[in-house]
Amino acid sequence: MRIRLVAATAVAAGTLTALAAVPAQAAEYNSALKIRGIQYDAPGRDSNSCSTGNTDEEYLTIKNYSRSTTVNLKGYVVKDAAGNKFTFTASHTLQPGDYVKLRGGNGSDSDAKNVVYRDNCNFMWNNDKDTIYVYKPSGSRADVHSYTKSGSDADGNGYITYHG
Ligand SMILES: [Ca+2]
Ligand SMILES: [Ca+2]
Repeated sequence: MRIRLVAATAVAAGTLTALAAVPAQAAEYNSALKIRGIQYDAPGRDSNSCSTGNTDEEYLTIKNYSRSTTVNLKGYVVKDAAGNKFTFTASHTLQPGDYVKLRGGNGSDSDAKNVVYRDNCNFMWNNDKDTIYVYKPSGSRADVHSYTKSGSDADGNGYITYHG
């Protein structure tokens, strides 16, 4: 019995340490749309050339976790820690369970292919650390997550899963 108590205390202490290291991840908002994950570091060597670069391999995936509510992305806003901002200006419907990949670079936005391009060839998400903010059209916060390459990406593949 005494051994079990010690183990439970150790687990609790570890949880508290993790929350303290990344306080933004503790926040949960009343929102159907949340961040499924992010490829914050595009595979290969970063190049922001619009013609030959790999900015389109850097993407943020936003998913509709509601079981019943369909959400239009129009008016939703994504920001990073530095204040760089992207607004979904066109209608793009997310049914329950549906998702969209917000990719860098230029391309054809497609509801069927679950993709929207930022139409900007510069990288948005820092490779060392950053914070991802998602806002509803009303301006209230839908989701936020902070990451560091060393602390959030154990396998080092440039991708981090949040709500899965
Ligand atoms: Ca990046
Ligand atoms: Ca990873």
